[in-house]
Amino acid sequence: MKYLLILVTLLIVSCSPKQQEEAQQAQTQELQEGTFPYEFPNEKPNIKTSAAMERNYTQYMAPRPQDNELYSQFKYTELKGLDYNNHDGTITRRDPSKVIFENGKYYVWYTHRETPTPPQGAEKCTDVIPSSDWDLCDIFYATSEDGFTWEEQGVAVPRPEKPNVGWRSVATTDILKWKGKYYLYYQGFMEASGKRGDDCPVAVSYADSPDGPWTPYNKIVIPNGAEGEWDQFSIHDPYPMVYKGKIYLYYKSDSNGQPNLIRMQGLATADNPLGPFTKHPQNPVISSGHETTLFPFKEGIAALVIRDGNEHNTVQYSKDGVNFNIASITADMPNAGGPFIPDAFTDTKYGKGITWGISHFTAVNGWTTNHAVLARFDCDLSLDVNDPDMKKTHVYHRPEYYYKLGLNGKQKKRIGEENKALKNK
Ligand code: AAL
Repeated sequence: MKYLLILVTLLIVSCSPKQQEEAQQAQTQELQEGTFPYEFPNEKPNIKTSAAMERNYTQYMAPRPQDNELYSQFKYTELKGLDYNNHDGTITRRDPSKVIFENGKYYVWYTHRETPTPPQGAEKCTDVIPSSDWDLCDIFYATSEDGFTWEEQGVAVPRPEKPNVGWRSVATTDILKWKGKYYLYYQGFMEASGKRGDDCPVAVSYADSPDGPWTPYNKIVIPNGAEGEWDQFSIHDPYPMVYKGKIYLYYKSDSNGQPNLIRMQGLATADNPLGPFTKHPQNPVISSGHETTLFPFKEGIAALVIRDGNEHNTVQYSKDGVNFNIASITADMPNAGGPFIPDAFTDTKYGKGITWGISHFTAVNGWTTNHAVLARFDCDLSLDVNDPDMKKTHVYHRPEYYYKLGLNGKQKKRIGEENKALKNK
């Protein structure tokens, strides 16, 4: 059958248009015979299939999630070693960087806030009272021997003096290792977040060692887009990797304004960590998602696309770092995943994937004591690991879980009115 198809295809290519048409018809007829087999085929059978079955064989990395290298569940573990002031909202740790392994231990950097009160909103904030959870923050780091117990090492990048970029807050950092030096990219706020959207550009600091000292470059390194462009107000979640000999830095922006904010992801590339960065002409390259979590995979780049947009809750793959397609659909993805990616900076030609990282959970104790905690996630999105327990598609939650996420007051009111209207008909 396989050879017959190759022969037909060869004939199509070498014939006149009429002969080609006839040959094509013959091939279509060939495809139309037969029904879908009981024994699930790993390759698309040569029968005419529905759109769903066609997609199942062409879109995903394998027709069953169990065999799909880019499908995984996510499991979470509370970290040991970090204190949160009884979770009263005065200490936050959030938006972790990728995890790296240096000097025999793991390193992670993150947004750290320690303020007299929890966030009070843009109206009530002052020079010491934060507006949002990532206002009045510095970048801290922690190290670990095993990825579960972490020791906070203190500040890596403090917010600089006014008027330097980031004077109000430095937040949501990520790490790059390039030619033996280390670079931390982060959001540099020049006004309290919430005063006017969540607007900021990206700044960078560099060091010879992951333990610092860090030198601030004190210049905007990824600027906002020009007026009217999708990323004109914010460049969030800068996420650098080394790919095709260059720095590939992905980021997210909030476009369209409130109340119909749209979050998408763009790419900026550079030959030098301090820039200039060139934004890709086809930006945004990912239509959905909230924070950036990507990793080299096979010859391309894979992305965890969470929370926002049509394609939230998907893992996506692009062969070229630009044109992403859905590779799997999943659930309970890390809110702000900073994975451990052994080949993030090696300019690998065949990325091996990830199995764990650090993420965060926000509003841990409700909104009056709003703060975030760091947590560990585990998964199997790796070519080197085969963990069938991570490839299951069913996540069991007790009924209480769903009831807790139940209807809000407005929805209950609407339902009550609908019932009343029916009765009064
Ligand atoms: C996060 C990130 C960015 C935003 C804020 C802090 O989810 O997308 O970092 O600015 O929220």
